[in-house]
Amino acid sequence: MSSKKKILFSAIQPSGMLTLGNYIGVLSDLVNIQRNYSCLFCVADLHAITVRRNPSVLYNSIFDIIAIYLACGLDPNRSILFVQSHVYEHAQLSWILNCYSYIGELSRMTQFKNKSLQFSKNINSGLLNYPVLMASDVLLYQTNVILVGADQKQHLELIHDIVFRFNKLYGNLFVLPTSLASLTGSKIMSLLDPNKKMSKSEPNHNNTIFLLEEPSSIIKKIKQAKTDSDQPSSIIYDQEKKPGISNLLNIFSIFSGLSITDLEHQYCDKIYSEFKRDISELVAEKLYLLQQQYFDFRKNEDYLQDIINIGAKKARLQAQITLNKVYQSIGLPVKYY
Ligand code: AQP
Repeated sequence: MSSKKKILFSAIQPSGMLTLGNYIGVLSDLVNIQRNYSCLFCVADLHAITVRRNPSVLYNSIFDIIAIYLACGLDPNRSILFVQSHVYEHAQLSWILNCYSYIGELSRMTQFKNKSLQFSKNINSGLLNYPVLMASDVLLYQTNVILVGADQKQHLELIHDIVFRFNKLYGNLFVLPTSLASLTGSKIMSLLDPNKKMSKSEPNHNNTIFLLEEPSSIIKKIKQAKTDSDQPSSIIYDQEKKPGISNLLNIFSIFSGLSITDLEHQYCDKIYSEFKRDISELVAEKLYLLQQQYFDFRKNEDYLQDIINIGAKKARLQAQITLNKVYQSIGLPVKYY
């Protein structure tokens, strides 16, 4: 990796089939991003086990995500692609940072509150400590820029608090990361409930577009997406009053490369059904192309395994440097390998 470029870190957890939210949040612009940053892309498998998972499904999801990253243009010769559990330093730093994080601040996180409701029979301490592991993921690599969706704003603020707290005690040990808002900085919302984030773990699949979904099903879901009841219908962006149309405009803008204002002009005298027909066909067509690339990579698991082996080696070299500095700062003896 070139040392001149800023360091960018991004991760996806193998917690189910990837969605349009994941795509727009982190995957849609990988080619450009790799040109401008030294990138680390991680499959966050340790994050995924905060919820009980079938082991073979989890295992396969990890390889699915590696193949999706590659299908979206991740170049393993240019960027580091690795699996979080292969780089032991993530869990080690996470323990240390847990000792510098407070239960009060962790229990205020919206994602913790939502997941505690969703998985009320298994509110384990991993769910609470999730953002601390996320802080470790990012801080281990002296990351300048985190590529996250707009839904992760609160976790980024917590990472900042941990950095300030730690640096104040021990000197400027961690770089303060900023977030690279994805193309539009949009948070993609559920199709039938546009006030709720589109998520992999959403039980009603009609709310979510999956990246590997059949084109006909994508078209059907977008056509059924909730719009607004104002008459005559108006295709204008207004997150508060028209969350459904605004969500679709966000998606349309990213897939078409047109600005939201351009789309508003283009559809100013059109009805919702025409708008939905055009966006659904565009999304289905682009995802179909992505799926063809994905299947090519996914069938060669040995190749995927080689990539993550190499990625883990490279990532560990960098992670150990930071972890050793942390050890020295807080008074733990360093182990040299
Ligand atoms: N709806 C979304 N809009 C914008 N960005 C999103 N991301 C996820 N959903 C949206 C971004 O995708 C990246 C990877 O996310 P993740 O899989 O690590 O975890 P998540 O945010 O918890 O995603 P899900 O789909 O909601 O998973 P579950 O249901 O398992 O919790 C992140 O950068 C995220 O911002």
